[in-house]
Amino acid sequence: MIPGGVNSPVRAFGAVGGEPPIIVRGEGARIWDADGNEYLDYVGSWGPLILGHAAPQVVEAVTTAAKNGMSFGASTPAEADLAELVIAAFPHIQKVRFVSSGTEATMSAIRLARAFTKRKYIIKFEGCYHGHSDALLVKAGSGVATLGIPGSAGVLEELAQFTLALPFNDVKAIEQTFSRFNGEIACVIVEPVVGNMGCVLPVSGYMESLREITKREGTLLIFDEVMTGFRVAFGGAQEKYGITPDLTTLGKIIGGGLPVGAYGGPAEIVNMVAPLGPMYQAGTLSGNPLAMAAGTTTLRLLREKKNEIYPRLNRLTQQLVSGVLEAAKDAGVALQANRAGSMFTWFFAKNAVTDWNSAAQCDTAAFGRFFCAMLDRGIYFPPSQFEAAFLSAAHTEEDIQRTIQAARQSFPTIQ
Ligand code: HOZ
Repeated sequence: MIPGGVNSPVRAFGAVGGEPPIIVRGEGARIWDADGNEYLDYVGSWGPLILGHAAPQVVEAVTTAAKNGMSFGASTPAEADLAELVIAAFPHIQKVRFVSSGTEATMSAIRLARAFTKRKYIIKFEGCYHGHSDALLVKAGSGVATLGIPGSAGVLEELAQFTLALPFNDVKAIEQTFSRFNGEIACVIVEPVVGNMGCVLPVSGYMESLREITKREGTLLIFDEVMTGFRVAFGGAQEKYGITPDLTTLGKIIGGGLPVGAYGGPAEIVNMVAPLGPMYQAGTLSGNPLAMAAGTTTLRLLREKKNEIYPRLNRLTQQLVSGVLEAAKDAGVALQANRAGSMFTWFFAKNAVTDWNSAAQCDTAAFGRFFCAMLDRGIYFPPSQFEAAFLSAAHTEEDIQRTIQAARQSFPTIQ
């Protein structure tokens, strides 16, 4: 009834084999399938669930909001609550527009950048994924990379021709492109820590160079922090690296598990958005009160306990990554790990993974075997080499030790 049995391709087990479990319940760091199997979850709904599944305060906030009405298609105080939290955490954002997904957020930010600069071209990076709008499905990561689809059927060449896809972590490629398309590039959009070719970090100085070059060229720098916002630090990758972009897109954690996206920046740019300005963007369920309540409660809890939650997430993820690396080494398996805070990926490779080319060279068959061996032991990772895994505040030291132990048992079986 549903194509591939999934409502988003990354959920299918195409890259790892077998049928995905049908999930019926989640609590804390655990999920259960329809057959009654329990899994320790490192997907966290692909990033939003930093507090774990069904966090009681979030459930209560959503329940209370629902009793007052599910949707009005009108302004509500709940939108202002979430806007205030986002603006306080991301100081360059003076105005923010809420939408219903990360795809909508990035698509709208691109339109806004084109409206503001009156330029046509955009730069994105190979292996970065910014949702599934036409202009951004060029050399994209995530499910597109997993399925080996070069672009997407149905995207007109005429629409993709203004998207320039460059290698990540390569300043020279940026400089060359700017001299070739002098004065024509509206924006550079980047996941400041990439999550969608697996987790890949910027090399030292790369973000600074992106900022410097885009400023010099009058091009807007868009940080796609859908995955990294409130994840790698409370104030996202821009706080972690101390770089201020021109526009930021958000999603995932800001919805606390319900569908929310957002884009924002200085008033001078965001005032271009209708009804204030000529750039049109709209949505029946934008700012939905249930989603705003889930997001507001999540961000408030994170803000209250940020000095406790983020260092703990950092420590536990570090423990997990080094324990699994050690187990791989002992089993003679070539494994690399990239990590930023509580997002991470293991790559089955001999050399460091720093861009799409190095990610694409990984042994995806070994990844598949490892994934299945871990799943058999009740550990649920993202079913693709080209995705990030996440820890939540609900994971415990015991969970980490259990996962390392499962990896230790799995590695010898996958060679
Ligand atoms: N951004 C998510 C992880 N790559 C994608 C989730 C999805 O496509 O369903």
